[in-house]
Amino acid sequence: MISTRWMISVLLVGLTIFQLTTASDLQRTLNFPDTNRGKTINRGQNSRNKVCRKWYGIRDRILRDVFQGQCGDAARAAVRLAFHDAGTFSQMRQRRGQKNGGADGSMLWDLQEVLRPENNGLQNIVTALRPLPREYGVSNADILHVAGILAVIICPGGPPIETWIGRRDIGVRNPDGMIPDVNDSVEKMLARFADMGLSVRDTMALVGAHSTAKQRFVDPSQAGKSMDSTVDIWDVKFYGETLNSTTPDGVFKFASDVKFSQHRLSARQFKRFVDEQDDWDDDYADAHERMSLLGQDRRRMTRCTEILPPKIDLGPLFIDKDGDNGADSEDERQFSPKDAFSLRVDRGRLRTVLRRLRGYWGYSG
Ligand code: HEM
Ligand SMILES: [Ca+2]
Ligand SMILES: [Ca+2]
Repeated sequence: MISTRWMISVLLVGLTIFQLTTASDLQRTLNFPDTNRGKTINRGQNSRNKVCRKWYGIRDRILRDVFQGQCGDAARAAVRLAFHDAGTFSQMRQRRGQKNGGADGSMLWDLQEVLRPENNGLQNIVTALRPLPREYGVSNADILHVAGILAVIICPGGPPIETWIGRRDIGVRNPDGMIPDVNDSVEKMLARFADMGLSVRDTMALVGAHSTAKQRFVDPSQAGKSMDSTVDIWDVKFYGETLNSTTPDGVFKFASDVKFSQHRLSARQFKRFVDEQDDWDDDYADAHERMSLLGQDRRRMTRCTEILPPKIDLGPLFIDKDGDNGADSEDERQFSPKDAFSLRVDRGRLRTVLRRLRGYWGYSG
């Protein structure tokens, strides 16, 4: 009996020492204040996967130098870039034996494609990412799509998306006229997504990326307006606000989003995400993963999701209806999906978390 207890104590002390050593092995360990307690950002020293190992450095480079550690203009643009790079894919063309690119990084080398009107506004992110493939000896397509995935998780609330490495630069000009226009009919937009291989449900999840989006070119006189009232947060406010007949200050609703929210072919799938942060996270992550692989063969690729930093959990940052802080009790710290719409995020606490994060990625601002 005594000896068993003694053995357990030795084991516990041993475990603690082990944990301390592993922690000090990490060059820097980040405990997010108030959120993601106890989680650390993996620096990759212990990664056993050769393919993934070099991507930790690329990750840090993108988060620090390209996104400046924040869910800002560059991160927004990187999400849109991932869509515009992949969105030229067509199953119909593939069946006819025509090459069509897709998630092939064409936007980083084909400047003629970047000049197409639908890609207006993506020039800065293209310029920022362009040197990286050569510098790190990886494909344009991997840089572009890893950047898109990192852009989602750097936004507070953004889910982790399965991250695959090994895309090939197909090197053919991607077909023109494939990216849906903001004034297209719902039928036309859905047909285009279906031809990419994405269902109505996938499409309704993906357009939720407009939760952290701004417009400059649809109506230049209202440049800088966002698609929901929380442009810095990856939340489901976009869905409720798009459906609502009023428009909050500073918000600009796209005709396409409003039509999706009302049309008989898409309204049901659109409304599924109102107030349902968890459902949206799952569906978005799944659809974005498939989008990031359009035209590529996943069987020849390596899964490197391990490089993602932890998600910035919104749960503890919400203020509940009584004005209490959402993090008061263990129970409340669990994110409740129905809270997403009605609860406000504690701006002060969010600012603290974000400042620490920017500092972590090398930015003190
Ligand atoms: C029918 C589908 C879609 C249409 C018609 C559409 C249209 C647009 C338009 C017109 C803009 C504003 C461009 C500007 O004026 O600066 C925009 C921005 C954006 N879109 Fe979409 N979009 C669609 C789907 C998507 C999807 C599937 C994603 C990602 C998964 C996405 C992500 C974004 C992001 C992140 C921005 C903000 C870019 C920035 O702030 O620089 N969109 N979209
Ligand atoms: Ca492409
Ligand atoms: Ca938002």
